[in-house]
Amino acid sequence: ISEPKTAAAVHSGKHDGGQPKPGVDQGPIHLINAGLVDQLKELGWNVQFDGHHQFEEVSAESDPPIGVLKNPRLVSRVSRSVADVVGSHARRGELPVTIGGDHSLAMGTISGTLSHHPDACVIWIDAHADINTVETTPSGNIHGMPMSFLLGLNKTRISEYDWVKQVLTPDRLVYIGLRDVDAGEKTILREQGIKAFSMHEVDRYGIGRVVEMALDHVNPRRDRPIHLTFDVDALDPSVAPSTGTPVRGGLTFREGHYICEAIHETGLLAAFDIMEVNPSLADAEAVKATVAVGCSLVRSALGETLL
Ligand code: B3U
Ligand code: MN
Ligand code: MN
Repeated sequence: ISEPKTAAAVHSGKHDGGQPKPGVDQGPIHLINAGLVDQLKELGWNVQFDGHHQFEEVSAESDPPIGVLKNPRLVSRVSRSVADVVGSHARRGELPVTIGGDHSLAMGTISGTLSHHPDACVIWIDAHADINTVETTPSGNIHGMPMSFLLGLNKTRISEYDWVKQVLTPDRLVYIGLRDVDAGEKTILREQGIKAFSMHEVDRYGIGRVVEMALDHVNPRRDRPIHLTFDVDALDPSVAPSTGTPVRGGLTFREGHYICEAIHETGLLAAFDIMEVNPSLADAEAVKATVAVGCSLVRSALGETLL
């Protein structure tokens, strides 16, 4: 698979509906204002920036909970629009880069990727597994649930989410960085046989071997397109403090970048997401550091090298 010549910077719009803390919808504006588009152009990409998508407004009054799910219609509709945007960029042979926004958007980005590459695999970098079902979610926050919809794990049908096609299979998903996984999620990972490298495995094997083992699992012949979705809370809070649910004991600056560099090196990257930068959490200096690390992760995934 040859490298696409065009990167599409796709913004998530005002999306914070998958979780309760205001501000995460402003993350993309900060990354773009920090110069991300020009940085990618300097790497040789022909960048098409779509602008900050304005999605359909769904008022809180018209979006009461469905069961325990909070903002269910808003999250569904925004994700569905993002799926269309990512899918159409992919069909044009472009590399969709989605800047979140909360991680419920990955329902959209991954759906979009799979609409063009049904055989794609997903590498999910996060402190959390985001695989709670309607039955297991402790919070009702949909950013903790996108994987359950993508894999069709919900026993309770929520018709609003019928558009999410179950194309992905559990053997084509792998996690790196986990350290805050709910009991119900642990059961799901075990029952579905989903491969996960927690921080324990990162400590034991080192990030180099972990990425190799992750690729061997989801992409044994190195022929599947890769969707890399990166929640900044995978990084240690000392590296990326401005995020809604920081968990100590995370990836170092280099470990995070190594993952992006190694996936770039495969030549198989089909889509990249950077999610959960919340510039209204933590002080100005912390926000600046988090935005900067967000930009540099995108650059690494798109081929920036150290030498
Ligand atoms: N697992 C918890 C907490 C959580 C998930 N993702 C984030 N936090 N960022 C939940 O609410 O599902
Ligand atoms: Mn996440
Ligand atoms: Mn997370």
